[in-house]
Amino acid sequence: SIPEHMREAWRKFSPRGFTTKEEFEAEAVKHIETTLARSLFNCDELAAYSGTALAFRDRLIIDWNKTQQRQTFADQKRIYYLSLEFLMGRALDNAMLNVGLKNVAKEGLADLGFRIEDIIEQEHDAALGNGGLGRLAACFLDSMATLNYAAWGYGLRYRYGIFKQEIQDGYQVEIPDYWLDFNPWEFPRHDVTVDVQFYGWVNKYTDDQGKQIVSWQDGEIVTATAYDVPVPGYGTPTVNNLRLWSSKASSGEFDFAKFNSGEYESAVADEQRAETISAVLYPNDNLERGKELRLKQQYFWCAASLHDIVRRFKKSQRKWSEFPDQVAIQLNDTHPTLAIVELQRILVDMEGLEWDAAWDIVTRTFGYTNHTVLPEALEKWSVPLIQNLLPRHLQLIYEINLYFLQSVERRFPKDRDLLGRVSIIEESQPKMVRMAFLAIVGSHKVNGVAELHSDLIKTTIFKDFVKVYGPDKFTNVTNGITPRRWLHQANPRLSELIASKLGNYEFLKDLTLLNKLEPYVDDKDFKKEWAEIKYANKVRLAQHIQKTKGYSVNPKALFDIQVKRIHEYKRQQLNIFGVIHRYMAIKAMSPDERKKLVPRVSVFGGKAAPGYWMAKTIIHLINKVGEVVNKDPDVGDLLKVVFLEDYNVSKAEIIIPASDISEHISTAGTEASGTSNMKFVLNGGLIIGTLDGANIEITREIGEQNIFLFGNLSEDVEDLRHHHFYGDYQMNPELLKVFDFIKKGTFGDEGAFGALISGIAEHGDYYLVSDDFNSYCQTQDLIDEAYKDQDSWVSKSITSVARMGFFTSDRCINEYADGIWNIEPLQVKEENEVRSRT
Ligand code: GPW
Repeated sequence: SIPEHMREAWRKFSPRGFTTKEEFEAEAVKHIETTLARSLFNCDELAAYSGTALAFRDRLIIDWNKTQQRQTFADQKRIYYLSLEFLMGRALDNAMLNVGLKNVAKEGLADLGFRIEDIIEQEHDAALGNGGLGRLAACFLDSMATLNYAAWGYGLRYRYGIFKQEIQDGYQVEIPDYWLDFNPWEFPRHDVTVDVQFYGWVNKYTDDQGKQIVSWQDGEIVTATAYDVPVPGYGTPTVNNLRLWSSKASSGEFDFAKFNSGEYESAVADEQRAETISAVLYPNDNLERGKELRLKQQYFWCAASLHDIVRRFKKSQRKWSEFPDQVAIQLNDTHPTLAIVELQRILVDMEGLEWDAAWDIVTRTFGYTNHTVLPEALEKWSVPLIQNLLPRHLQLIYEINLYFLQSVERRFPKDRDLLGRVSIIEESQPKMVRMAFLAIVGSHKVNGVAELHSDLIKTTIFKDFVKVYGPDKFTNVTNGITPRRWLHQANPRLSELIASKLGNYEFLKDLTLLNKLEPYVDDKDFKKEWAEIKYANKVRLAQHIQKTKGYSVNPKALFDIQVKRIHEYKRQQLNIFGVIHRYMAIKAMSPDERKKLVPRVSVFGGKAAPGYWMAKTIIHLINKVGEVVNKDPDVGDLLKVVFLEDYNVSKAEIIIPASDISEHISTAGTEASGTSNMKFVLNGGLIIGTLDGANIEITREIGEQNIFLFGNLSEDVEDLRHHHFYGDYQMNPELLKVFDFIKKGTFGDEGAFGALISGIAEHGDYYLVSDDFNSYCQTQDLIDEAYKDQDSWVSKSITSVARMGFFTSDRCINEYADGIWNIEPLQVKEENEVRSRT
């Protein structure tokens, strides 16, 4: 660094960042005219967005630099959150709100001739994730920064995020999402690289001093380059770092011999093969496919991250035994499990530590979060695949397994079966590595993401590990959401109304303060404003529907919304069958009966994994039902069925605040937590749901009278499934009528829906659609009745919001910090009040 006596110039000229409208305008115009080489004569909204984003990006990086310096000097423990997915959405609005300068930007942009809403709209979502798991990681980053934890996210910089969804003839079509054309939010660090090895072979020998040396050699090298994304906290100068790795052929590897001898094409092909590693996000949610490229992604990212972390630790010159006091690594599901093996490899093969000492460091460092009990989502990698790609890691896995099984055998000498059941290696053909088991063995804590889920993993998939380790290794951290994005940003009017009653915006940092709203539950004026805001949000969604779908829906109707990944376990099919049932009922009614009905808009949205044929069939059915129902003159406004294309984070911000009812109707015991349930309730929507995931805890917090529950309980699911196959099983007769209606060709070619129907009617109805159908429809009728009493409906809405404090991701992060990471926040002295709370 620069010697002390020469630092004056630096201090004098180091930028401080804008705070006033004029300063903002100067920054934005400077960027538009120089960085972008545009002028006031050709500045469109995209250029204005770019200039604004660059101005805020500069603003963030000043605090980012200071935060990183502060954290380095403090020399305390850091959290590293390893996730293959970060579903960040847009950054500009969030940055403006978190640094408290949205009003400044709004007025500045108005001076320059733009509306801030139009400018925000220009940004492309950063969609580096599939669904709940990726968005949870993004909420956690927001909370860790807001709470001043020294925390880094580590992920992959995919060139293509989750695909864009279009609907053509009712079918989903996938369009690649190339999002990096212009991304002002990342800083390439061409000086921060890690060489990552694949393939090759393992050479074991004894050196001159008689020491065993293990060397992994002759592999193929791919270089990881860091791209840093600043993560601003709300109302604090802390700006944390999200480090995303991008793959490139290593410069040493680019074959100049080939190149010079005229094999130019093949040299370039090698280069492209390396770049393929970080090219595309796998679009599967709750499903693993065992593809080699996916395993390459996982190792590439784990190795780069671990070497980066170790490099940082080594600068502190501490003893290795202190590593777990400086480093906590959280594994977001099993995708980063190879990080466990890689750290053991670094310590034993590269740093020369004894096995046991190294393994003690490893297990004290890692924590593992499980997000599913669905068998098809539990990762297993074939032994031959790992053997070929990562020969040394396979040896280490076998060794880890050997020591683990030996310890189990010592403790349970008579239980031979137990050894087979807990073995990290499944003795199948081919043999498979069970990644969840490896993650458990290599971590000091394992957590589920909602109470029911954490209980289920202890009694089902990880039961034997509770026997081996005792129950204390397993814990629960119920998921949460950031109120900054999911209330303040998505629903600014509601946030403002709440602030007007509570006196300030402190509730955004301490969400339990929302309970101070309870006294207003019967306040007439407050209720009126509350209802008006909901209505305005519905109008906003209706406009979005008009713009994207080309037809109008009545904002006075009950908005019933189900937006999430399309999956049989989430049961969008139950919802659409219910809609068809309603349609049939309307058709059978007299005009007088119809007048008593509550008009309804059923909104669906969500992507299906490209290879998930049944999920695509469900999308197709929803669209075909919409085509028929929406133009049926018997129905008119009473029922509209809308499939919103390309559901993503920025659309969620429009959709969620507009719901009266949202659907969280997974088969009990299948949805680990769900997080959109929390987002909807926090925005004043009520929910219809099963006793699954976090719905159970939401009910406990807000009260049974404020939620519409239905369906079978998790503890009964197994028996019911058994009964389908071995009992005298009867389908629900109302559902059969729905099936007949479809089979008549009401919604086009009935053959298109054959498998969907027969899966339920003939092949065991694994997700219990028929068992829950009656209870579902009855509960929908209760909802219609309840909606007629708007006064009591609004009271339910307010009460629920007032009691949602528990579900902030700030609470989650504090629980992880206390119970798993053993880390305290870093005190920030110059904690400056947010300047203007906009
Ligand atoms: F299968 N989740 C997800 F566990 O969005 F890995 N994608 C996934 O691939 C998995 C889980 C995985 C979700 C859960 O389905 C949801 O219930 C939970 O709220 C969310 O992860 C965050 O914990």
